[in-house]
Amino acid sequence: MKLLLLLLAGLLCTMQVFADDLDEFNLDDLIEEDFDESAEELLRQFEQKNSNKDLERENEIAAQLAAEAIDQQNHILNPVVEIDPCEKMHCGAGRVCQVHGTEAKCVCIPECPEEPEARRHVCTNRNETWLSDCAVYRQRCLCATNAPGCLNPENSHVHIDYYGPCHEHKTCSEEDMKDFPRRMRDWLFNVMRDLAERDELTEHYMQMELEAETNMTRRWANAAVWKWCDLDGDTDRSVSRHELFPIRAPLVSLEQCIAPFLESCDSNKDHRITLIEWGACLELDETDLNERCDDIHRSTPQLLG
Ligand SMILES: [Ca+2]
Ligand SMILES: [Ca+2]
Repeated sequence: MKLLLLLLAGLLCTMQVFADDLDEFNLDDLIEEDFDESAEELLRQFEQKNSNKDLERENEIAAQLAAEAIDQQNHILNPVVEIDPCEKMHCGAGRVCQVHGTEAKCVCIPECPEEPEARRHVCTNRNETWLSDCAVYRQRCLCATNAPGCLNPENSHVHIDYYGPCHEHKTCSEEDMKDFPRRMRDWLFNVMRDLAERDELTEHYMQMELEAETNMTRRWANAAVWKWCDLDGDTDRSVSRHELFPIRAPLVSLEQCIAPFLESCDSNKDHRITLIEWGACLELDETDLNERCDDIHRSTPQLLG
């Protein structure tokens, strides 16, 4: 438009030059006729040019869109699937998968999340408290691969014993040990009574429990006999080290005297505890102990000791 006005102004100036000499010439007609024609022509040219440019631009965009559409279609028809080499890799505890070039490799986890809570801490079989299970597994990995950060080569076999910080390893004092048989007798009687209340004893042991409730002299002896029979899983009338496990395992971390106590029960050190040995370490009178086990061998007479 600007250009058009300029052209108009230019033309007007030229007209003015001749106007004085051409008195008979009708300026208005000239402007109206000639100018209109040239302007329209120019306008047409401009329009043409612009529309050509638009068309070029449109074609360009259309070509671009078409190319993109083809790319997309090719991608759908022939998708380039990017496989994560770590996707199907299962690394053990304390390890993570890392991609090296095109290969996936399990490496020791670089860092473990911090565990401020003590209950998340763990005690290892080496009786060491670690901040988390992850930290233990990481340590095991570092030692197994001889990596820097391994604090002790033996840690390549370290495992978690229990959750929470390691319990203080108290030793059973002489005084505690002296009192232990009494505590053990009470505990055995209470366990037997609990089971009777929950109706979890056989009829035979129910009778023994009832007797223990009503006869003070039979109280501890019956509880001791019941537990000894209960521990003797293979009913060979002696309790082996292995058969002691159910009484030892739950108490060993809580009760520092249980291990030395059970050790002391096997007075002849043959790794088996007879009913007489059991009664003796519970400080019970031998005459109160009757082998009254409720099992299939009940009918077969068994000798004590
Ligand atoms: Ca046995
Ligand atoms: Ca023995």
